[in-house]
Amino acid sequence: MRLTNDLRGALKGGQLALYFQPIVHLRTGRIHKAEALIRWNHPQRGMVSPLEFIPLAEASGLIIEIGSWVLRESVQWVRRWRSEHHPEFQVSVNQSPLEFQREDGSYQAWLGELQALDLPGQSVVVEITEGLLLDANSAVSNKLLQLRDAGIQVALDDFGTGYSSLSYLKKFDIDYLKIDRSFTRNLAPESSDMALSDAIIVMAHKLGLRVIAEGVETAEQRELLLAAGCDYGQGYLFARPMPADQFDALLKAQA
Ligand code: G
Ligand code: G
Ligand code: MN
Ligand code: NA
Repeated sequence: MRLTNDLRGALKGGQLALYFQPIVHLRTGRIHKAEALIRWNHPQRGMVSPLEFIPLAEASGLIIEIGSWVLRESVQWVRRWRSEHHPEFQVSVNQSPLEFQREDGSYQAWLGELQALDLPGQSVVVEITEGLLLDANSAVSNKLLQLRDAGIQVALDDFGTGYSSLSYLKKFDIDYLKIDRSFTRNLAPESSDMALSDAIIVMAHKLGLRVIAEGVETAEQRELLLAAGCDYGQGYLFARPMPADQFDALLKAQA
């Protein structure tokens, strides 16, 4: 397929870029982490969404190369942000279910990248979706154990949108829950989304997980989340995803 061929060229031709969006510690307002979000600037089509090209990358096997490119870029930047901004800064990278389950996408290579830069596994968080844990096969369990052994942390992305069978929260070692932005959007005192968010936060904390609310767009949403005990927020209220050098400047400005 045409776009798949273009994607092969994009990897080599420098058309891929990694954007970063701040993850803010709600109580202090400080940026503790960044989510890495891939962008493809296609020479004719302009920006192509990852929602469109990640499936092509999976079907063609290019996802492996793209995934290692994302990690290599991420660790270069996280090294800088750990040394210049905060020693515990983390970069969070997304992995789609197919990508996560592939045998050839081993975390040994990741660990090598981290070790080469003298970075601990805790520099990186991997974002996966709950669907993956729902029908977890041995490939998924093994991957999670590999991550754990490497010290790499795990976040459950889009939490609350799938079949939130909560039993997997005790079965697997998860570090962060990311409350999906469909809950954040309609947050208001006494609303059902407020009740659900409250419950998710209480439960997560009792299980030893930290909570990141996605899609925070208004100061009211931030205040309600903070009052509910939510640990972190991410969304347009703080900043949109931006090129790495801009993110770097943003960190310097808040220092
Ligand atoms: O930033 P944006 O809304 O365009 O992201 C769209 C989707 O693409 C999100 O679901 C996000 O998780 C996914 N995505 C972004 N970057 C990556 C990446 O590096 N790898 C994978 N597998 N998915 C990504
Ligand atoms: O699926 P995942 O949660 O990884 O995707 C994150 C997506 O959410 C990215 O595409 C990012 O651009 C988008 N996003 C980040 N902050 C906001 C926000 O405040 N509002 C909305 N509508 N989208 C957001
Ligand atoms: Mn994500
Ligand atoms: Na999400």
